[in-house]
Amino acid sequence: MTDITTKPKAKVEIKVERPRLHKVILINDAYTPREFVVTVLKAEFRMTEDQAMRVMMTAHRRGACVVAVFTKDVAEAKATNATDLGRSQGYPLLFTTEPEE
Ligand code: TYC
Repeated sequence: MTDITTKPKAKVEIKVERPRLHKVILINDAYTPREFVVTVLKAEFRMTEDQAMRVMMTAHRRGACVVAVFTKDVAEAKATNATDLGRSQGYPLLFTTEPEE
């Protein structure tokens, strides 16, 4: 029987980075009714009345408020859907997205 010696194989280490999350941001405007903003937040972001009211009032007072964070695709889809809900009623309601630091 022949003795075969093999060198240990080099280990290949594959590093997978977590996908960067993206923020959905609610922008204040002077025309969209408060109650409509709350309705959209509840419908698109599964918030309770209380959570939606707080987010809406923060955007109203400070100009903008982070609604939630998602993967890029989900954040963009939700921002577009929520903005379109406002457009469908003739409101300038706007949701934007940006990558998290
Ligand atoms: N500022 C609006 C008003 O007074 C209400 C509002 C709040 C609109 C938050 C947009 O992102 C918003 N009717």
